[in-house]
Amino acid sequence: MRAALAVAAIALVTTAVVYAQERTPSPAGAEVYIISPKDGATVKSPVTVVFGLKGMGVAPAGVKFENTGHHHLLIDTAVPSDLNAPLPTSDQVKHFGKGQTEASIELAPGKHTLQLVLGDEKHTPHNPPIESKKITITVK
Ligand SMILES: [Cu+2]
Repeated sequence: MRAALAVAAIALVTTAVVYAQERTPSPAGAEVYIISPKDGATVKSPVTVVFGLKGMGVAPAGVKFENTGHHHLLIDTAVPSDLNAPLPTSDQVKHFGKGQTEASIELAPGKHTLQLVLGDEKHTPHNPPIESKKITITVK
């Protein structure tokens, strides 16, 4: 019984390592950031969000090219804890798989958080992940 558990544990660890290795590597020093709006800004909806990227290039989803990815905008949510899976698609996680570098988003009045995460051609964050600081804005 103990041996069976140990085998199961080893299998789990091995699987985790394999997944980790499958993630697309990101180059050292790469950075994603929100150019606009500024952290703490008060804005009107629709809000134009401008994406910044340093040390990597933008490529559409589905295109594998070294040191590239596409933007994902997280609205009022945190980066998923499991980075080995593709980012989900929802009202809170928007994909810009055509390689867009800005977006116009409708937001209800009140406080909102925005954060960018780069994903590879399969929408999975790089290793290490390229994610921006999370900013907070107020929509009038
Ligand atoms: Cu995506």
